[in-house]
Amino acid sequence: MHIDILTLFPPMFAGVFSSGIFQRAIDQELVSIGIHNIRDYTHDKHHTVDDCPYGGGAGMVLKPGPVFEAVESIKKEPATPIILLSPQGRLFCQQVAQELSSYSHLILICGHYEGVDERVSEHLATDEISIGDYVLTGGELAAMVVIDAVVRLLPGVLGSAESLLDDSHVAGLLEYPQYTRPPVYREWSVPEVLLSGNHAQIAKWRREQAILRTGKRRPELLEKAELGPEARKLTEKLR
Ligand code: JA5
Repeated sequence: MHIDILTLFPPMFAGVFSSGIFQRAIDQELVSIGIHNIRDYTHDKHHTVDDCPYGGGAGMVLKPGPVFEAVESIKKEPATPIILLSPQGRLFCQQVAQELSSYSHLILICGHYEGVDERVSEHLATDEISIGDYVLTGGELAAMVVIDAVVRLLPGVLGSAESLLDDSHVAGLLEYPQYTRPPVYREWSVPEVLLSGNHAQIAKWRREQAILRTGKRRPELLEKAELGPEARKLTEKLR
């Protein structure tokens, strides 16, 4: 997969892609990243990227010209998603991450200032994504969240040790509790079943724990999860 990022702040992305799993994915050529400074697509002496809002109001708005020209400088297929990160977008979730992971090329546009000229959303972006209902100073951090969630789904990026199927939200449930050594820490013991070596019992316990904690912490997720009859019985007990 190739990912092009349009931003006014390229240095913000420096650390993210040069660490751990990400660096390995880039070295293995499973993913490549292009970072484009929107300011490079201005033509005036002062490299102006923002202007005051028509109709008045506080703050500045990102001009459409440099954003359109930055996208148009990128070679792409007609189907390549052009994604604007914005609080007005559809809400990002594991299902959207899975959907995006099926493309070989993504283009992400990060806004800044008080907003982006609406013509970018209307006539350039093919998708608009929000990572949650809070305000950020720009789309960069949202783009990093989306990229992290998508790249780890690409074949070969995670080692075989890390199973994608056990992740929180993949089965519509939160993940079961995890423990490692020591077996007793400050008088707090690891649940006995995990030390038993009985793999059928362990699998059953984990499934129960996943259901119980999802019901406690995120009841709305449990409503939507596709559960078998034994799991449904367990959720009845929760009430
Ligand atoms: C703010 C000018 O999904 C959360 C987001 C907040 C936010 C995003 S995405 N973009 C911007 C922005 O501010 O461009």
